Amino acid sequence: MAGYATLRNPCTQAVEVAEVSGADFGMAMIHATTVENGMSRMRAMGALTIPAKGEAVLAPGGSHIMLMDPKRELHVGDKVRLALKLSDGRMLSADFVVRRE
Ligand SMILES: [Cu+2]
Repeated sequence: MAGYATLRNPCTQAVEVAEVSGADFGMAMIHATTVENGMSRMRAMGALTIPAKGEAVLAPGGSHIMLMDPKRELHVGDKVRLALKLSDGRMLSADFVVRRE
């Protein structure tokens, strides 16, 4: 599964999302999608930067939260809470709704 969202930063300093986790998944990480030789590939991103007064978009075909090893059966409409750890140590959480692609 993959998590998509628009992350907005209203502050005057950029922030970095360093880690993502969630109780419903054994592993979650931020992936970037790149196209090499016509092949779409995913790779882990060290951190996701959200510019000052800007946003970072996680969307199909682009960066996304890769969600692996689900710990429960998830159905369309279920809510999944993910925690975002910023590189300064702050923790944020957000609820994601399960959808069929
Ligand atoms: Cu991925």
